[in-house]
Amino acid sequence: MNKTLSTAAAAIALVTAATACGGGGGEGQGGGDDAIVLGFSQVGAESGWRTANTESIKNAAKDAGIELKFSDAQQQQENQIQAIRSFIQQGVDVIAFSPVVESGWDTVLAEAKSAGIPVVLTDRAVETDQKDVYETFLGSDFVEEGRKAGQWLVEEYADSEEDVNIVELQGTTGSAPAIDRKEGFTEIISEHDNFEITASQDGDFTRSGGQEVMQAFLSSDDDIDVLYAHNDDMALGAIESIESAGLEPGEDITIISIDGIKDAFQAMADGKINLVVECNPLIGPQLMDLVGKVHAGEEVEERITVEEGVYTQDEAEEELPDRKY
Ligand code: GYE
Repeated sequence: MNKTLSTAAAAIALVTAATACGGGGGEGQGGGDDAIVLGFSQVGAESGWRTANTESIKNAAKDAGIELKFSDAQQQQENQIQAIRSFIQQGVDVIAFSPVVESGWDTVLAEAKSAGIPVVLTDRAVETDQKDVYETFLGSDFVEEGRKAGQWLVEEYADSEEDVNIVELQGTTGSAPAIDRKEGFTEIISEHDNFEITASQDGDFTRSGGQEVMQAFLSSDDDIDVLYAHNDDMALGAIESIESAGLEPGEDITIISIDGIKDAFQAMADGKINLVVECNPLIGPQLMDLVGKVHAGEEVEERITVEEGVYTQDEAEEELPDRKY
């Protein structure tokens, strides 16, 4: 190979490598020369909700002509902090992320601010005393979701004075949805003396987590009336343990979960889940709209919530073909 050719080959190899690893921040995708570059740090791939959310974000970026640098944190905060630092180093136009837990973001958010890169929070909130470290937060009202779950349960058992023993499968410890879904639910049931959460543990929002923790609940307690799962995947994992224990999910144990993924609607149609509180992951288009506005220096609202419903077994079969995630 002559010198010119080998230099050209080396240059091509370099470009290919840079594209393949997105310059170190994750996979690069989409956009033209003057496209907005968005660095996005996702929580992980822990649930059906998350998979749908990731797909929605990737598709929406493509449709909006935004160059997306996507990074998966595998549910570890340190990975997210690293990804955000790498986005800052690369000088992306906007950073968006869905924080795995609520606290511990002050330093990295201050770093983004001093680099002059606007930050958009999506799906989950952060706990911070600092002012103006992010532009806006787009996501569901998790406290309200917990309240909806509690309200349905209280009405369902309205004619009974008997004790209602509830076990709770919590989402990732320290995450906004786990904290808020517990808070909203507890607020409602604590107005009634006969409702009690007898056991509550972290199932990390995964099927295997739900299955394992439910198995432990069942082996130490034979008087469980209700399972409140902070997401569908944990409820679906728990159903396996309930069935293995020779019990009928949805009959012997009333099951409430949150998200509304297709598999949970199927389980509802099969009589195995009693109530699903919807949490919509398809927020990619709204996110890209906000990213565009923030990049253009337009004013955006500090908090944008997502509209969501509540579904029972009667509605499950009819709704199933229309479920988008
Ligand atoms: O409910 C759960 C996922 O933050 C709303 O995270 C999200 C939650 C969702 O793992 O399934």
